[in-house]
Amino acid sequence: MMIVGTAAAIEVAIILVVVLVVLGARWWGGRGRGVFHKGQVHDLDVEPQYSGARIDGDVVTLDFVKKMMDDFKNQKCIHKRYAFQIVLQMRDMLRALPSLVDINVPHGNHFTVCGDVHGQFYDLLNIFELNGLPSDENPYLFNGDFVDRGSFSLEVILTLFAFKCMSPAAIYLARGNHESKSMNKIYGFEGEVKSKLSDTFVELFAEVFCCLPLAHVINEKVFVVHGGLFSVDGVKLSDIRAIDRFCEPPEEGLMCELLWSDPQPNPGRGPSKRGVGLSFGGDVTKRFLQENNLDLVVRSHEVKDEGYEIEHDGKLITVFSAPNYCDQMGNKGAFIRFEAPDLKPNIVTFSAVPHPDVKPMAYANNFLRMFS
Ligand SMILES: [Mn+2]
Repeated sequence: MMIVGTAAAIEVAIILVVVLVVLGARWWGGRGRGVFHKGQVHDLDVEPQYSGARIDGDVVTLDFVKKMMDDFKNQKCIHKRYAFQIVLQMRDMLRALPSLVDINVPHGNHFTVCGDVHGQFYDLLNIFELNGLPSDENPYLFNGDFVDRGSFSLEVILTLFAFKCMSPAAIYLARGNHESKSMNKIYGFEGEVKSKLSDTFVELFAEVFCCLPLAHVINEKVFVVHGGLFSVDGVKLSDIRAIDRFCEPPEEGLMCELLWSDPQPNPGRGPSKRGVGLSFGGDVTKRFLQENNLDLVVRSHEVKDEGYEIEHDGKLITVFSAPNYCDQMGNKGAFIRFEAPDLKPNIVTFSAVPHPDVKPMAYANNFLRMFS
């Protein structure tokens, strides 16, 4: 009787160990792939009555992106299955990029840099009307702050992501301070994603935002970053390349400063008006350019009346692409077109276009905003 009991106990223990090992492996495997994986795409069936844009197989085509933008324009949402497919494909693509991306614009070609879009989807469509759709021959860099504030942030981010899926050389995307969990919780993107897709997508977007590169260099001459420069001198491009960026933005250090800093008219450095990052003078900009053999800093992050501002003796340009920001600032938007090889910045400004009657911050958490 005693022996039988012991044998049964051992058997139960073995079964328990096997079950735990299997569960542990699944948990570990799930973590290795991130929160989501491709197999889940097929769990999302598309109902026959769905009339929106469809991705055929795995390939995002220009026709699909055009149809999706048209649906968005008419305030139709994309099926969760395709949103899922776009965001997963984007995660895999962005993960493989370095923290600082080098862009080569061949002789005779041009390249367009846009600043903050902040969920103003109809103004994004207007940029494409004015300057053409992204393609290998008409490439763009969107310099962060794609989402939050404007109430069409999901439409903006899925459009930018879909173009990158279509062709990685047609569009480059940099992280802004609003591509973060804490900002999205307060300024509307989280609420918008929950309302238009689901809670699961909030986590998925947060994960993909952590994969966005932090800065770009065009033809080894033009340094492009969302916020600005650093609290210390002597930072080299190799230091930026070496940043382990796969995290929520820290509260200090190089990554924080790239996403949050602003220029100031006075030389030297000062405290940030935002309480995060710092403000830096023209001498800081010039030393950084000299030490890295660069010509120009392009950054975004601040609304400007004319959509842009040239500071620091022409060595720093701010570009902001959300006209009449939050439906109340009355500012113009701008983008910069560079022609290779001289890379002289040609600035184009534009005014806001009408959008459906959904106010900015319609999905924002007003309770959390009181404490921010
Ligand atoms: Mn910003």
